[in-house]
Amino acid sequence: MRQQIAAANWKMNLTYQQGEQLLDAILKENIALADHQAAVFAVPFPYLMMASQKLSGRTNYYVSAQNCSDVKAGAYTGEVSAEMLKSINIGYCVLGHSERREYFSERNQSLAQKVQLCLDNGITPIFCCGESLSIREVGAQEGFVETQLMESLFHFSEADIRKIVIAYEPIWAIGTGKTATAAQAQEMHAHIRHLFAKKYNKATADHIPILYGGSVKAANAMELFHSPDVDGGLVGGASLVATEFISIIRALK
Ligand code: G2H
Repeated sequence: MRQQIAAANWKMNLTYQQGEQLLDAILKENIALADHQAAVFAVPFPYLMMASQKLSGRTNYYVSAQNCSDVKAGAYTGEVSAEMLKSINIGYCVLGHSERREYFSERNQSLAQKVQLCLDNGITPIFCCGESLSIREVGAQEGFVETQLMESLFHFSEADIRKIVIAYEPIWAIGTGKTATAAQAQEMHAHIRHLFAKKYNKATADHIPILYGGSVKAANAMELFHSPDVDGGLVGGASLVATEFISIIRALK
């Protein structure tokens, strides 16, 4: 079975102490994950070591960064490189979240560099894609997402592309309380999988986890995750509440 992932994206929320309390409350549940399941916590940079320490010794629990630099190293004040993340054993990195694309002008070509640097350092990129409301309203969402994938990912080898996780996050559903219906999510996830099959092959497309993101919560996780092409979620707001995220982990296929 394809890997199924519940990924928490804390964004720029919680103090260090609140983050510790949240992780403690979730880990207290001792949720056992099957071989094909993973729980990933994308925490702010200053909390990466703390989260790693708390998760150490737990099977299939991982820490993720929320971003990394598109250059290798050097005089780039304020940036954090993929190599730095590797040096503290961080396994995942969220890339191209719509908030970074919108507020920090991240572009597909720069994201291609970030993906490359993560792969070079053995870090799994969680590559975000997804359309805005205006694009969906004119029915152009499939072409828009295809361009995002083409410009950032489709030059990678089959071996490399198999190391990537996709998160489809329709921007109109992010933090708005408006969730895509399970049918809408399934439709786009199937399209994304079809694009990978067309560019690479069916076996590769079937291997790549495609997470859904956008107002996932305990109340809708089960329905969303049980769609055949939805392999878990990238969860913002609801990942900040222990009881919510516990239920979301438990909703994984
Ligand atoms: C989408 C999602 C997590 P939320 O950004 O990446 O956030 O669940 O708050 O919509």
